[in-house]
Amino acid sequence: MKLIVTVVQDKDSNSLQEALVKADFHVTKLASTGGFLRSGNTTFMIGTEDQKVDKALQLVKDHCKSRRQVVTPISSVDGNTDGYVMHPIEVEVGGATVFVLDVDQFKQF
Ligand code: 2BA
Repeated sequence: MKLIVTVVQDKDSNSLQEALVKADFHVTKLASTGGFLRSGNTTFMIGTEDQKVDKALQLVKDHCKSRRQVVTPISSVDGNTDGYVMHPIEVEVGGATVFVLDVDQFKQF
């Protein structure tokens, strides 16, 4: 068994959720925050049999688009921007960031 953990953009999360459930995957959806942009994204946990991993990854690919986003990073530790000159930068976010992990044990009580 594998655990797929995937970080996707909020905009893609509903269509991906629907597609996964329709294809009979069991899914947990978590609200998450990107460390760099400090904006909301969505993390899915999908526990599935080894032979269904490719199907899940294909659905993630099909439903998650990459987008360019302009951000102004705040570089001071405490978020105090006094005296800082902040330059907007453009970053390409997602599609999806995917981790596939081996599951040691799966139990439901
Ligand atoms: P964020 O950390 O908010 O990152 C958003 C986008 O900003 C990233 O897109 C990347 O293009 C850029 N970026 C991130 N860190 C950067 C840095 N130190 N310098 C310059 N640009 C940087 P993605 O790579 O597609 O990542 C989208 C989201 O996926 C991330 O949001 C984060 O929540 C998650 N993620 C990506 N890689 C990860 C990893 N290795 N471990 C855990 N989460 C990850």
